[in-house]
Amino acid sequence: MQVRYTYRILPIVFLLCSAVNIPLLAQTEVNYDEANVPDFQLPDPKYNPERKITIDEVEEWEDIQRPYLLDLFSQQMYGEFPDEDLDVNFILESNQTVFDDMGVRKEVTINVKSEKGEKDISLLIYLPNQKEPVPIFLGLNFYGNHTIHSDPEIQIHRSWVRNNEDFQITNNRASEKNRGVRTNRWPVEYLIEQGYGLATMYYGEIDPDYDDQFENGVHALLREDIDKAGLSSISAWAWALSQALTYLQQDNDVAADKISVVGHSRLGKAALWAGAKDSRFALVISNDSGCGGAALSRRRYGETVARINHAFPHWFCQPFSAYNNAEDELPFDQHTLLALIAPRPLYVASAEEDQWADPKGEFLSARHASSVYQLYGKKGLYDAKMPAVDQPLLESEVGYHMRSGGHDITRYDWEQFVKFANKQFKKS
Ligand code: GTR
Repeated sequence: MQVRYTYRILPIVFLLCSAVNIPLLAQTEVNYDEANVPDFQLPDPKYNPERKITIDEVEEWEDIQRPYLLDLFSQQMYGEFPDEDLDVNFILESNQTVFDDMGVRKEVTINVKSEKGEKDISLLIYLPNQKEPVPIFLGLNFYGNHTIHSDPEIQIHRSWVRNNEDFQITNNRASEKNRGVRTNRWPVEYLIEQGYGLATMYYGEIDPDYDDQFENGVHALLREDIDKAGLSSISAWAWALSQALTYLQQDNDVAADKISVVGHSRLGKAALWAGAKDSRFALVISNDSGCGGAALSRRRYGETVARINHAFPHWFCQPFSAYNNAEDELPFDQHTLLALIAPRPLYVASAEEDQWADPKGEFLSARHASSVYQLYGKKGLYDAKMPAVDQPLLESEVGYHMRSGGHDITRYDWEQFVKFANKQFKKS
């Protein structure tokens, strides 16, 4: 009853708002009702409007369509990688056995230099203590490398960090008090037992997560006359993932062809963009990445393009704001981003109570990406139905689950990622 009433008065509210110029966003409620999802048509990732052709061969996909779509995403949504004129070097700072000799911890400085200065990003790596090169998961963390484990040797970063009472983070500075506060999200010992390594960097060391007009982080190293409208924090974070990948591929303890990129929430958006851009990533995992990540924008369910651009203007490049409340104008949708990962394995994870991230939109996006997996003779999820809660789809190159519970990355999520990676990497 109440929903229908809201529905009827909504157009009147819209008219009044535009008459007195009140931003509509403040007035509209978030849609969590499937009945209010509009009809929409998804663009076909294989259709090229410039050439007016639909791609139906792998070679054309790789030579024409994939580069075309990557450019389109760079120009319209994620912005450019901030890589021009940056010189990147790796310094192995430490390499020690840990956990009663079960594991190895390394810390590597990624030094980034330009004519304007330099900046260090710390890459923390845990590996099983074994002779053969191991597969590894690489992902960014929200508060600092020292928060992911109570290991007393992990260096504490000196970058800006979001204050958090629960984690005793004050004055935007990390400290000893926050060591190990995020161990629940990073099951290091479990991964080591499963034969996997884990590598992580603090995202704020790459680009602090607030709107500063791209003055700090790696953006401070870019040339003065760079067009800032084409920059974004998500691209900076994704770019750093690619740099870490370059290091990991050179590390003899890591299996260079089994490096997975993983990310939760905004860092899931960055993981997807990194995985789409850089085909050296063998496997890509999105966890609750939602709007601007795995979820279809055209559904306007939970977080929308307008909301995300208002709340986080620095995440995407400026042209993306043209699609606020105009999702149907987008030349792609998020299934197109996922399709750029084909034929490499892709896993999309949602959480039942995380409706803000639109679990159904995340699933549909993975399913619709499958048309490109099919080009490669792979099934993907093209005929799959949305599975029940806690019933993961692990059989094809595109995996999916909707975990019970809320917005988080949990042990359950990691267990599915390991099972999926085991299948893809033919590991038992
Ligand atoms: C929210 C944002 C989401 C998601 C999340 C997170 O505030 O609206 O898109 O990225 O933050 O990163 O935790």
